[in-house]
Amino acid sequence: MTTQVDDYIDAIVEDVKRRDPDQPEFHQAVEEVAHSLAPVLSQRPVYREMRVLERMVEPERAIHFRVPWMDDEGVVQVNRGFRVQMNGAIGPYKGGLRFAPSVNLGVMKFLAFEQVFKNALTQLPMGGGKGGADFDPRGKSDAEVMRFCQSFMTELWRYIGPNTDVPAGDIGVGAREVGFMFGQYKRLAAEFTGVLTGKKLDWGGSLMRPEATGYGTAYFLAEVLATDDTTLEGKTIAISGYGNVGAFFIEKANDLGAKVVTIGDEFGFVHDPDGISGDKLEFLKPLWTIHRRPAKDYADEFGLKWVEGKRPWVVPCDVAVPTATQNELDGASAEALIANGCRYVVEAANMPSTPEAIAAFSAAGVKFGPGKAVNAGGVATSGLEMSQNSLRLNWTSEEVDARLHGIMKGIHRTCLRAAEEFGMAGDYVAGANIAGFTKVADAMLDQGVV
Ligand code: 2IT
Repeated sequence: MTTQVDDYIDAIVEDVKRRDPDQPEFHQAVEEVAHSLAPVLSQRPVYREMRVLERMVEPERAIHFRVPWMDDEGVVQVNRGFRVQMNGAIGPYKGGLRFAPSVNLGVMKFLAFEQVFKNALTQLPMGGGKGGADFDPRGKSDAEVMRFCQSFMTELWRYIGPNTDVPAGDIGVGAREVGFMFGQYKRLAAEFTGVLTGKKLDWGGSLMRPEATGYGTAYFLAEVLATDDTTLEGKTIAISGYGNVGAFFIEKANDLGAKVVTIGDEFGFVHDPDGISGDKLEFLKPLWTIHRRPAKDYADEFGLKWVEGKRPWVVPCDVAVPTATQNELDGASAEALIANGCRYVVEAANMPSTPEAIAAFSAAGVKFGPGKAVNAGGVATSGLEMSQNSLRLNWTSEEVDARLHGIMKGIHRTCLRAAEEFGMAGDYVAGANIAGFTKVADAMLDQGVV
């Protein structure tokens, strides 16, 4: 039976690769999920009979469009825009927009695929989508960013809406970009609606949305540590990215008594053994999110050594939290972390660990939380922003934070329960994939062949 299911899964993965050979990130995301579903596909043959997984790997819709805009020198620039509406079985499509040079259709599909499972884990009614553009926000003026965002939304607006598809931020898209896109949508639709999340507080945003992904990661980590009867108190933590997610993770980790000792980017990293806190954290917070400046500025500002061309995974730590981007932590980095005493890894970014890294952690007994569970606090709080928009009310930060904390504890519990039920106790990867899959799959079965 198991071999038969394994063959069935292999055939689906092969088909995904054959159809879109140039989408390696999407293959990677599908492969990880598909293989961990073997026990559930084996126990519940109806999912195979009704071709649920085959349908889930095909976006319901993928929009690909031209984004022309004029830079400050009067030169016309052309970027590519995307929105992948992956799965709408349990609610309107929901997921961020990423502006980064590495964006292409395969990257969008991997992110949208991950988002389907992540959103299901939050237990809020949100389908999965993702979008963005191959636009590099570094070194652009506010006026250039505005013109780009307006051009992007002039095309996207007809495909989205508060009950259809609700985008938000991701890498390179923060409150500024959400503001410009919201303004353009409002003008085109002639309606004030909650069509984007991550809005500023005064025009429909939610308290705690900026903090949510980082705080949620710390809450999830606390739950993982609690399974070993320990806490964040006194732990040394290595992280990578220093954007919205990294900065607010540091803030909450500090509150809970831990010390975060690294940040970095694709050019290198800085080791701050005393920990990033106080004035140093205040300097760091706007460094990427507002100024779009390199991580080296932090080293220069505080007289610390900048390590060129390396990732932070070579420093001794108890916990590693990749907070930047896909495949930033490879097999060799995982081995280095393990050799240096790292016992816990939780992914605040989307798919930051390569399959080799995950295998190394598993072999060494390192507890590993996958991004779709760990970083779900961001989209969960977007879901809470949608609720508040519908109610036309604002909740207090205490109220939003309490809900976020409850959701993160719930996701942790759900992952462990699903893993246990299907014979893979303690495996957060299997638990997250199985729990997210069954929720969406059951809704798809109820709704017929659509
Ligand atoms: O990867 C993610 O979950 C996000 N970028 C947040 C998506 C959202 O809709 O808040």
